[in-house]
Amino acid sequence: MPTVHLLDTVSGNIRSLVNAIEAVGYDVEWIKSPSDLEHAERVIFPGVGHFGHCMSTIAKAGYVEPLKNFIATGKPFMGICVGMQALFEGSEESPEQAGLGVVPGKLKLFNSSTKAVPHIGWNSAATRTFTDSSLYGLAPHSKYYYVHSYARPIEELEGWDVATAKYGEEEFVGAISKGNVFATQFHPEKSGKAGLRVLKAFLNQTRLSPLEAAATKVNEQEGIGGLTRRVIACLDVRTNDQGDLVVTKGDQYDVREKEGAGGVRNLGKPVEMAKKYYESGADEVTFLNITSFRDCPVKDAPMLEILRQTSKTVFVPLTIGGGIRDIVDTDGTKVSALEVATMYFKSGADKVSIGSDAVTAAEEYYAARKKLNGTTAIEQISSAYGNQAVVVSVDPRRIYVSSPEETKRATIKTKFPGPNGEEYCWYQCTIKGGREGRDMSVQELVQAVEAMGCGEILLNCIDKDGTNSGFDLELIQTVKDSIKIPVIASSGAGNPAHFQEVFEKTTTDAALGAGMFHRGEYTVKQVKEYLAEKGLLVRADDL
Ligand code: 1PR
Repeated sequence: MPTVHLLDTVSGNIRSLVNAIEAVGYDVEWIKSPSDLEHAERVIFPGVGHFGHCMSTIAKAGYVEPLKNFIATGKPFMGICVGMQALFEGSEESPEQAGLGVVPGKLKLFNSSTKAVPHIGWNSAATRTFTDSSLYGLAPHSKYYYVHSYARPIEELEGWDVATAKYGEEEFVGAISKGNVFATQFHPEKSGKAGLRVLKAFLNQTRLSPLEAAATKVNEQEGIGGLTRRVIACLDVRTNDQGDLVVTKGDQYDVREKEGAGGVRNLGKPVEMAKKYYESGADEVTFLNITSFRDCPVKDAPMLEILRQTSKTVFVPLTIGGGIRDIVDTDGTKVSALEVATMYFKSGADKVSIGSDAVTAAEEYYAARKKLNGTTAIEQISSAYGNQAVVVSVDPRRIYVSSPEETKRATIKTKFPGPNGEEYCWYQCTIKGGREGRDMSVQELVQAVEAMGCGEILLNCIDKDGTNSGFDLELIQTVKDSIKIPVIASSGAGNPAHFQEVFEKTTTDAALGAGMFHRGEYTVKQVKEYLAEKGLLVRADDL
């Protein structure tokens, strides 16, 4: 097989890119020193995380001139995400750090007063300009997976072919190309079939004919659609009483069968089910390890193998939660949360999700009068991998009160009174899968973790989990109003109309379902078709 050279100076989920490159028929070789670039035939420079960290790492390792020299040879060069950003002159993210300066202009932070930042999800890369038909078949109606906070506005890019995306009121560079250089702000390796197609076209250097190129150009009247509504499938995974790793699903977090011997509900095998959801159009797949497999060495954790297997066939973002915290290994060695997260990223995860440990960290944050100490799992993982890689999974429960004066926590007036007619409630944070309630409201928790560098909230709701009665809209809007980072609504989805409802009645950024998919009541595809019929923008994977 022909070879692609990969420059891996920035840590992150490189495994998915390797899997995607192999899936389109190429072998990967690693660039281990700047001199390796002299013999490379085609180079991909991927990157996640922080612009300044990425640039200073490649500068220190002596890659700046060799990279520019490689680009000057005219051989195919592709930058992905921060690997694209590095091609510009600089970024507001690290004003003191120069970029490679191959493309003019600087990256700017998205305006978070009008929308959630980071920009996470599926958006367009619609071609606007052509000089040499070289945008490798990016299709205006296809959607690609983005995750970033800084972007290059589209002005003044003369001489470059540009494909753009729109986030709220801002239009920015989604992909750019000139001669042998091609770069995407989105992750082709996480963009389903549409992403694999682009990667393949680049590696094969398949240029479009002028006629084909014209067909891919955005119709100015139609415009470009912007960010889609994300539909996520979630798999709660644990060992059952026979010791097998199974996908399970609770009712209000109780995963045991109500009848018979009361065993753990077994709804299927994790890797197979993830593949099925990917093929049905899931925009992301989340695994929650709901028991911690405490007796096994960390490096053998079964979830690592599940991720390795899944990332070979599932080319959308993968999140893994459960047990992301500082731990003591079976041989007594201390393993930091950052090291645990690193193992997951290396095995194919794009994001880690932190539950109980985030609540403890938030308690310490308030006890220290909102002073960050730099040592929490959230801070350490987000500073190494970027805040887009850190999700906090919240497990709140409703606590009803007759009046706001009854508690010092912030209450809401609810449309759904409590068992004794109480008209107010607050949402209490819990740990250990809902087994232990803490004296902290969900608003306090999400604000604390946002300050620590969490990039997204996975918002469960114990009262709604497994009920098929729809999402807790009051909870979701309360959380959305408290923070700027994106929120994934979870718990209670029972049919496609529930997804429509949560997208129309709240400002949630994504919605997640579990039981209704596992029990085969509806497919992800049916949910997305329903949303599309109702006029909501969704991604179709076959475009
Ligand atoms: O505390 O960092 O080890 O993380 C543990 C993780 O496991 C947390 O994310 C926590 O939410 C999750 N978890 C722990 N126990 C359970 C349980 O069910 N007994 N599952 C559990 C949480 C909720 C969602 C579910 C949605 C949608 N499950 O994952 O998928 O509620 O369900 P539905 O659509 O069927 O209503 P740590």
